Formats: sequence, structure tokens, C-alpha cells
Amino acid sequence: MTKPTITEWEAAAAKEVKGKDLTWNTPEGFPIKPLYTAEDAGDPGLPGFAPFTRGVRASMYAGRPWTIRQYAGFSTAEESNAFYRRNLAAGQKGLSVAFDLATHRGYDSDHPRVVGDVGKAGVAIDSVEDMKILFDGIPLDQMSVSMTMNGAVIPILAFFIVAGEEQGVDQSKLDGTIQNDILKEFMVRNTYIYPPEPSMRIVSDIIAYTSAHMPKFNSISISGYHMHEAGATAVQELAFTIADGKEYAQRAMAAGLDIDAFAGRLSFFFGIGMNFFMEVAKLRAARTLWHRVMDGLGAKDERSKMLRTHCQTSGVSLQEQDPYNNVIRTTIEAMAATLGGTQSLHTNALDEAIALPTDFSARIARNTQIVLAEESGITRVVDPLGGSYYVEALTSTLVDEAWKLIAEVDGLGGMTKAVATGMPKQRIEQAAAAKQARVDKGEDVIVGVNKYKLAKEEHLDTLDIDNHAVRDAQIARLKATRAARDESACQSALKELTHAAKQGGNLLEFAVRAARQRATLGEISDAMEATFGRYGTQPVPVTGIYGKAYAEDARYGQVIEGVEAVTRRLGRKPRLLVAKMGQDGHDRGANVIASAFTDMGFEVTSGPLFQTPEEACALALENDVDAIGASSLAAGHKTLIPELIRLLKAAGRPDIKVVAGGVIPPQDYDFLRDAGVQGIYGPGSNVVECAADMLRLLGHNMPPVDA
Ligand code: MLC
Ligand code: 5AD
Repeated sequence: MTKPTITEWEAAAAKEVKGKDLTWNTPEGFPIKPLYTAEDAGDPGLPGFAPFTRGVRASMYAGRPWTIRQYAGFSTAEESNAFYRRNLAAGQKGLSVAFDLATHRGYDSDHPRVVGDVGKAGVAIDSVEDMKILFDGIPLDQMSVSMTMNGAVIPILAFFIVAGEEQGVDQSKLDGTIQNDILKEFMVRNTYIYPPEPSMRIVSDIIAYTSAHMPKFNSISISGYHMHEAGATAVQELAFTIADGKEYAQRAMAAGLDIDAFAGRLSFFFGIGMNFFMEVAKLRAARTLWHRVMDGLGAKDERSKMLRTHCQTSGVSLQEQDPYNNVIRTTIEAMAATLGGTQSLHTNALDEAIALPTDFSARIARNTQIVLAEESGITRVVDPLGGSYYVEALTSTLVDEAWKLIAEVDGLGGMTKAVATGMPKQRIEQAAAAKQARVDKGEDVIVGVNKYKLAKEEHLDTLDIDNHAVRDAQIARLKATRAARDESACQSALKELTHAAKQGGNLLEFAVRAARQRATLGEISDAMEATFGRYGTQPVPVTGIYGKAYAEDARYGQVIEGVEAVTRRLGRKPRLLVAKMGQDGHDRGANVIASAFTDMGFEVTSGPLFQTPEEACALALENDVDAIGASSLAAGHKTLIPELIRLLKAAGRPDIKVVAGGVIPPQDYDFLRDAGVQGIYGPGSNVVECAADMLRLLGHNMPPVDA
């Protein structure tokens, strides 16, 4: 029998689908064919061998499964410690600490700017005393601990080292990872403290310190995850992350370190979304690219060229509507991460779009991984998707396209300079606006959100944290810590740190000394701020993307007409302030709203990040806005938004409408409405309908959606 040819297959398929075009484009712009064959796939080599496309270990999960490492933290150190211990007893294998936003941004819990943030999005850590409680009963020479910290990375790592020391564990035995990836903070995550240059020095100082004293510790977790969550395509996530890694390696080399002395402890972190095969290919492409980059920088040791990574399933892919679907999504994403060969994994909880995980939702999330690892057989064969024509073809295309974007970054002088031009952030925001438009138009299906919607949603029990109680407890411990310490020894250690910031010297080394003397996180941060200053940026949302995607849409046309009618009535465009209050730096949603509302004809002011309610109120008055959209994704909404409304009233402007958007549990809706919030928009809200609602609030008689 002769083998059928591709031409014969094409004819057969065309007949079946009556000539319909079966090719489609990915968000990256890759044209995808309906069929891949051996001709599309190159030879990826073998796992455990350069360029590690098929995995960094020869035996991969057959030798040792990935680490089940759930990211968690909330409230006080006591409560988080108890949560960790329960999770470890139930099958979790590694720890991953989530800090609250006050801690991230270098403020002690008693600082007036963080009233709404203490203990909310993570655990509050003010000093070594808190860090010791956090790991009470968890031997730090046996448990690998990841800490997601970038802004206040010096005090946090110093507290960790001293907590280990006081547990009897020498720093050389500490096993774990510190995120320490500041470039992506300036791009998308926004928990920076100092300006870029001193921030980059901090990264290098940590690499130098850990490579000299902490051989088991990963000095950095170079993160694409947050770019992915901000809306980046796979090519953008890959290119900007690898380019970040290259920049850090070059900085460390410029500081005099031998590349092979530190590169083996550089680690990575990627987000894994719903485009299953693309995500598998992304991890394979990442390893291939990193090998190429490190080879180019002159690394000799093969370990220096191995990209080892943590992955987290995608938070933005999860929905508030019909939330049990999130378990399915997370399972698919976890399969992509493990079939892509991740070293460590966090699976998100089903209540992700509403609140932090409860014991129940954390159990299901953890068990998703345990079932994959222990029931599915995924661990038994190394790189089981290796040789899939489609996956191999996607891998090569991703490598080529990401390489081009890395070259573009190189052309700008590397990632620090590229970030300063705003290029990466802008590209990601363009991709995010395009994605939002695809979802709002139903082109990207999201079950339960833009298709197969439930008539009535069930109510989920979610975690609520009383941040006033946490704050009171933290303030009490801060007072006790300050009262019990040798004040003059503490102050002189802090002075030496300030001096080192100015004159040189390893910042972590000086911070460890201050931490031993019970200097607090805020004090250590301030000691460096005295030299470095504190950094702030002004958002510049992209325009045109949303409007273009909607050019022919009838409902969009109605909204545009509505905006024009309001404009005629007011004699100027309707004015909206998009406000970000508290230490919450999640700005994807705020940027998308600002971008889309501008395209629809509103005059939008994008407030800077980290405002207090007083500052947001002042900005609203100054710009004489008609409405404020407060974006809240870090659980500060019950404290910050009512305060803003109170201040507007006190200033004689109760007429300024306030709406809220972001991650807000439905059980808080009544509380917010009672406080005067006139519209609440959770994840999955259609942006055109948000604008229609806004027009109604501004007195325009907007037709209902199906009119
Ligand atoms: C692994 N090992 C093997 C093996 N597989 N040995 C023999 N045969 C095999 N098949 C060895 C490894 O070499 C290593 O030893 C040891 O086992 C541990 O394995 P690992 O693969 O290194 O895993 P792990 O320790 O879990 O480290 C994974 C990591 C690390 C390198 C990616 O950086 C990490 O844990 N990262 C987690 C980051 C994280 O949790 N981030 C959360 C971000 S949340 P040796 O001696 O070689 O080390 C976030 C959200 C937000 O950012 O915004 O707030
Ligand atoms: N506990 C658990 N998960 C968290 N995330 C953020 N903070 C916490 C926390 N304190 C997860 C969510 C979010 C992503 C950035 O990390 O999934 O989307």
C-alpha cells in the first residue's frame, strides 16, 4: 500500500469541511495549520543534555517529581505558619511565602500609608521576630522555602538568614529561592521601592552574597509570570524574561563575579495559561533560549546554562462566574506546566478571582497536583510530548520569534534601558487590550463568562481577613521588639547600612547585622531610602487598540453616541479618574479601563499607583472629574473606597460618582453600596457595558444591551 501524501490529506480534509479555512492565528500572530507532520518538527535532542529543550535532568520526573509548592501567606505569622503546617501534612512539598503589600513596599505595619494593606494579600512581616514565628517548627535546613520579595528584598532575606541562624541552621544550609527580580517590577508588578539603578545594585549584591555564602540558595527567580498575567503573549513573556536574565547575569559579571560561580543558582518563573500546546512549547523554548544566551556570555559549566523554573497556573484565566470551572482550567494549565518540564509548581485555587484561598479551595488546588503526580502516570516517562510534530514546531517558532525580540532589546542596550524607554510595558499593554477586546467580543470563549452563562450564580464561602485586628497585633509586636532591643547597637547598625548604600559594601551583609539587632523592615528600608530615594511613576495607558477591535460593533457605536451626547450636554468630554489606592500595584485592569474608556471618548486621568484616599480625592478635585473608578485587587476595598467617598463628601463633592472594579467578593457588595459605591465590576466584566453603565450614572438614557 502506498502512503498517502500531504496533498491527498489536504484534499480529503477540504472535502470534509466543504472548503472552510482551518488555519488560525495565535495571539502571537503565528499562523497555525490544522495538521503537523514530521516535516515540521526538528530534532530536539535528549533530556539532560544541551540545549535542554527536553528537560534539565536526564531522568526528569521519573527520578524525582516536580515540587508541589503552593504560594501562600495571609494575616499574621502565626496564622500563616499554622496554614503551612497543615498543607505540608497533606502532601505539599515546598513552601512559598506571600508577603503583604506593606512588607513588599518597605513599610512597617504601623505606617500610615498601609492601613488598608496589612495582612491582606499576604503575611505581615515586620522583623526577625515575625520571621521566626513564620517558620516555627519548620526546619530550614530541610524545607526549601521560596520568598516572593523584590522591593524589600534586603530586609526580608536578612530576616530569613537570621531566623535560620537562631534556629541553629547555618546560612550555608539554607535551601530556597528569593524572587529578587526588580526589572519586571518596573514593567508590570510594581512593588519597587527605589529607582532602577540602586535597585539593580541590590540584585547584584544579593547574587554576590548568596554565591559566596549560600550555595544551596537560588539568588533570583527571573519572572515572566507577571508579564503573562499582565497580558503578554508567549513571545513577549519569553523574550523579556530571558532578556531580564541576561541583564542580571551581565550586571553580576560587571560587578566582578565569575559567571560560573553564580549562574547555576539563577532560577526562573513562568505563568501557564490556557493555550495548552503553546504553554508546553514555551517552557521548552525558554530552556533552549537560555542555553544559547549563557553560552554567548561565556559560561562553561553546563549547570550555568540550565534553565530551572517554577510555574504558576494563570490567575487571570480564572473567573468569578461559575467558579468550579476554574478547577478544570487549573488542571489543564498544570498539565501544560508539567508536560513542559517545570521543576516546581503552584496551582491556583478555584476562588482566585474573589479572594485568597480557604482551607477547602487550597486542598483542591493542591490535590490537582497530587492527582497528576500520583495517579495520572505523567511522571513515568521523560518528556512524553517530545517529538509531537505540533509541539516541536511551536517550540522552534517560539525560539525564533523570541530571539528576534531579544535582539530588539539588545539593540536598545539591554533590559534596564529597554524598560526605561517603556517599550516592554507598552507592548504588553497593547497585547492586553487586544485580548480584552477578543474576550468582550466573544472571539475568545470563556465558559460561564461570555458563553454558557449561568442564570443564577452559587455563593462561594471565601476567606475574609480582619486587617484592623492583624494591624493591631503587628503594632503590639513592633512595640515590644523595639522596647526589648539594644537601641544604640540597632541605630549604629542602621547607620552603617546607610553608609554602605552611599559608599559601597554589600547591602545584605550590613542588613543582616541590623536584623540581628532587631531593626525592623521599615527601618532597614528607610536606612537605604536615605541614600537611594523612593521611586514613583506615572501610568501612560496605550490608546487605539480597543477602538480598532470594535470599529464595526453596533453596541460600541451606541456607547460612542452616548459619550457624544453627554459631551454635548456638558460642553466637554465626561471625565473619569481611574484610581489605584493603597499598596496594590496590580494595574492591568486599571490600564485596560483607562485605555478603552479613552478610545470611547472619555477624558481619562490615570492616577499614580499607591495613592492614599486623600491623594486620590485631591486629584479628582483638581481634575474636576465626573466619576472615579477605583481599581482594587489586593483586598483594600473595604477600607480605602469608603474613605475616599467620605473625603469627597467632606470636600463638598458628593456628586462625583464612585464605582469599583477588581477582585471584590460578592459578600462585600452590600457593604460597598451602603458606603455609596454606585457600580461594582468584578473580573469578567464587559468593558463596553461598564462604559454603558457609566453613561447611565452620568444621566444618559442608555439603551439596554439587546436593544
Ligand atoms: C531534581 N533533582 C534531581 C532530579 N530532579 N536529582 C536527581 N534526579 C532528578 N530527576 C534535584 C535538583 O537538582 C535539586 O538539587 C533538588 O533535586 C530539588 O529539585 P529542583 O528541581 O531544584 O526543585 P526545587 O528545589 O523545588 O527548586 C525549583 C526552583 C526554585 C529551582 C525553580 O527556584 C524554586 O523553588 N522556585 C519557586 C519560586 C516560587 O515559589 N515563586 C512563587 C512566586 S508567586 P540541587 O542540589 O541541584 O539544587 C508570585 C505571585 C505574586 O510571584 O506576584 O505575588
Ligand atoms: N496566597 C495565595 N495565593 C496568592 N496569590 C497572590 N497572593 C497570594 C496569597 N497570599 C496568587 C494568586 C495571584 C498570583 C499573583 O499569586 O494566584 O493571581
